[in-house]
Amino acid sequence: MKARHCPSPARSPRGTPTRAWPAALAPTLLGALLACLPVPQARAQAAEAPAPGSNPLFRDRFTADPAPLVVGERLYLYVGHDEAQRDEMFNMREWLVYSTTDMKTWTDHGPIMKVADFRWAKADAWAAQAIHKDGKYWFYAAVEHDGTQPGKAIAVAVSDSPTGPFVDAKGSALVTNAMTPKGTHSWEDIDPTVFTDDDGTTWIAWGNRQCYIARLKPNMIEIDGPITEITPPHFEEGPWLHERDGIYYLTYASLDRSQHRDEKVSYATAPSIQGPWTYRGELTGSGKYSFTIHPGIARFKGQWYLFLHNAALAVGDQSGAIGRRAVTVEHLQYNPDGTMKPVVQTEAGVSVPPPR
Ligand code: FUB
Repeated sequence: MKARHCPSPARSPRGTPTRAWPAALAPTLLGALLACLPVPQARAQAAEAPAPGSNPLFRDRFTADPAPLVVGERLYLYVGHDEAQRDEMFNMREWLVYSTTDMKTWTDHGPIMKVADFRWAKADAWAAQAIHKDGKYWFYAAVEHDGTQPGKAIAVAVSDSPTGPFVDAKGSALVTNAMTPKGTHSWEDIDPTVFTDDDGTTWIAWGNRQCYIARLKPNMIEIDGPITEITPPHFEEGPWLHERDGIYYLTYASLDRSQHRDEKVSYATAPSIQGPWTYRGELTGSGKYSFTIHPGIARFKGQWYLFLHNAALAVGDQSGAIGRRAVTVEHLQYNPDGTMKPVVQTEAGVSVPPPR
């Protein structure tokens, strides 16, 4: 049988569309690809092709702990790379970044950093967030410190570009377990969220079971002043700070251990970054098949989005699990009083307009 020329999307670590073709190319390129398949298989694949903007966002590997950053016309999404094998709980060695201009087509920029790039850290590329300040990109991440400062710690890295390369900005941890002595366990200093207020001060909040907040010095690599505990009800981990119309939001993974097995997302609001924080209840249910869920919030091109993860993706013969998660996105909407409308994690994601 004569071979036909079948186009295959080139794979390179940087600049590669990962899951959704640009709209203008989709019909022709997909058509050409399907023409190479036996007819019944082509029909089956056409029926299964996910709509651009549907969940999960990335289907060729497991991703978790989404953290969006808007830079001009592009939204960057920083994620942890889940590589747990079999019954391993977590195996996370690096962070990845993707970007989009339309929330439908994503570009894979590859790994931006490995945990080994922090020479004082020994494992666990856990939740992270990047921000842009004074012309540089600052990346804050949870890692496991080496034996000199046992427990989880927060690292800070810097780059001239949102896609890296990022390098350790301090050469030591920004936050260590010893800096929060009232904490109850060795993994409380995780999941940094960073937020720059109108006066130019950047704040960092973080925690597991205890939630802390502190100012950063203008150099972005030192804590400025006291570390204050602000733990809201049912706080578990994954805090995310943002502001809208003068209301400050502390959104987080919550766990009411008396009621639920898996985390949900809850939030509190305040009139200022310094509080007082008022608990506003649950924002979402649990992520499908996932103990954890991790909020990341951004306003992009006039719309608000809530990034989460679940464990509903299978890649090859590997099913979703606590350490094999998949990042999702949903529309986020507000009530006139500034409270956020409950969000349901869906397969349609942002392939459909926001609910009315
Ligand atoms: O991904 C590892 C840890 O699980 C994160 O730091 C937490 O937020 C939870 O998602």
